[in-house]
Amino acid sequence: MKKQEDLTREQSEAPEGGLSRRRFMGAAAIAGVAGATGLGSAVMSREAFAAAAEEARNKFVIHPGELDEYYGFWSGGHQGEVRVLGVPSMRELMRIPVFNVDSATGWGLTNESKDVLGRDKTYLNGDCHHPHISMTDGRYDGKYLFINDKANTRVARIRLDIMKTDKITHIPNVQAIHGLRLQKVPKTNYVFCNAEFVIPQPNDGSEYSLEKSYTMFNALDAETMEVAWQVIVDGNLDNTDADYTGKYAASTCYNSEKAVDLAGTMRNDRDWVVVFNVERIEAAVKAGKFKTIGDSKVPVVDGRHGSDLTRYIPVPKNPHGLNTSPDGKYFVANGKLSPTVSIIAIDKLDDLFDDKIGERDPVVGEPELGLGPLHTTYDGRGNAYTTLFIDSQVCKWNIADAIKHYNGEKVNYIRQKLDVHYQPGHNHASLTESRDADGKWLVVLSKFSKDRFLPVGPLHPENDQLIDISGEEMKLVHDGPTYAEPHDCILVRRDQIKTKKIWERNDPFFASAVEQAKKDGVTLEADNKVIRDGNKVRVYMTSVAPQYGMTEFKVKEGDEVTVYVSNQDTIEDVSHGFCMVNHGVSMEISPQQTSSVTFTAGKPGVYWYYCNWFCHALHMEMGGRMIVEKA
Ligand code: K7E
Ligand code: CUA
Ligand code: CA
Repeated sequence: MKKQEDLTREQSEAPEGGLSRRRFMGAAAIAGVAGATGLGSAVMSREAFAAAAEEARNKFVIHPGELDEYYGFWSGGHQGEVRVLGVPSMRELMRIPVFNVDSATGWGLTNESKDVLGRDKTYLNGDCHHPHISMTDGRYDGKYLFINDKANTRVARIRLDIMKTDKITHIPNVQAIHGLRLQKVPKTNYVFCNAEFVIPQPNDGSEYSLEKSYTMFNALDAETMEVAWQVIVDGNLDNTDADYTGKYAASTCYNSEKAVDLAGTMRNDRDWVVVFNVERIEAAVKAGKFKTIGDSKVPVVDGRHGSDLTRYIPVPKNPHGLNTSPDGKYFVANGKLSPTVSIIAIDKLDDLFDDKIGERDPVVGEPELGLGPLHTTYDGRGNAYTTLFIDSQVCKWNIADAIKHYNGEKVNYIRQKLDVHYQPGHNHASLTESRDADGKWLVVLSKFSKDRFLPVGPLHPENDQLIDISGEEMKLVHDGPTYAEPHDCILVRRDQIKTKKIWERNDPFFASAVEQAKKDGVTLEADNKVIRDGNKVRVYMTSVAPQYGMTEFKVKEGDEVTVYVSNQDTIEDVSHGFCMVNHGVSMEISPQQTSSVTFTAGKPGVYWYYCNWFCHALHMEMGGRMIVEKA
């Protein structure tokens, strides 16, 4: 057993930003725990010391067999998926394919996924940044998670009861959906999302000039996933957030210059935050004060300068993240090229829209935090945490003090700056985007890992760091390498999400299979049947570990074959797969699920199919043969 002096020395000997556990076990932490357990400050017994150290360690270590307190949903960036982590252990629990193709589950291969992606799916990639969970009255309701696709201008929805993507909408008239947030109050009726790049309207080759190019703020109906309306704006759009009244949403614009070159986008000292008046926009749409563009039927309203639907608040300079404080009082715009963030008072926006105050008057604070502020998150105790990309730090600051300072009082609003490794983009505190912000954990998504992990060639992982923010001081407790490129994550309490353990037989996710089976007179959970319909063949097959209901079926070369596999197992965790060798076919079939895949039968011969999700001691034996005869 080590004495406290030894540990303290070890800590001071650790390299700068070195082993986090040692640092965490430093004297301050131990004294804090000792105080809290009433052990007094004089001499600690060896046992008491060990117990205190153990307690401190246990705070973030989840022992084998124990469950995490939070779900974390990580965007997969240009990898195109969403990842589910347990926090604070930072263990990856699941991957949810969204815009990507996934060999294990067959996402992008199965008919069910193609129904979501579009049967004529042509994109194999996506670029998702901003995962957000649906809310009721400003609290996560655990129903859906929404995420953007910058690469191909889409928005996806994930059903959190089954953790599968169930809808994807392509947004018309715009390019590159970036910032995405949800209406918080009264509930998530709208998904708000920003299209980043300006394009001609319509973009049909009749116009190419930048002057006549615009981008739009978009609102989707969260249930139907149809685009409800679009708002043309000046400049471009980056990130966005909504307020806690349901009335306003706000977005940052870094390219008020509408430049194409880097120097041009940095010309203005101030760009702006554009505020959208949701009530007025809805009224304008209702009153028919909109146009449509090209083939799209979506109502498009004009929110450029001079419109009564929007207001433009000048803020410095190429701002990036925009984050609503959990008390509902402020939008904070992060300056990026300015060392400041701008605090916008939401209760002044009514006056701004009624032209009772000036365009900069809602800015009630502009604290200087450091170099490259990108995103801000909150602990629910009045403190904000802003990532400083260039400084490689997180800055903890106090909102009330920053406002006092802006009003001329001599107060220090900065509470702490903590080194992170390295160059952080988003950060996210537990429950920070809801009224329940609990100030326990902070995840910092560092874009560079440099020397933090074993080298793996020129392409490095990123580094998602976990920071304990429950006390006065931020403490770095965990490094987590991640693959390209989680821009953002969201933490939600584990009791706020209810997942199904097995599928329901009539789940809408595979409704088209159920419908087709009905037409064919097939009972999915019982029948094994081959139905020929011209050159289309439908193969219905059951599966119970470790057997398919059919070990052989015959088709002809060039047939369009659809295989429906229904999993009859009712035991949790017994998922089967279906892989047809040499046909590019693979899919997951979990308990009580039906999955289907359509492919063209290859050259005459014998092709084995097998189960590729390990389900039983005799899993290797679970297979069969497709006999392809000459046409
Ligand atoms: Cu990378 Cu939110 Cu797309 Cu900032 S965004 S870092
Ligand atoms: Cu069924 Cu493996
Ligand atoms: Ca700019």
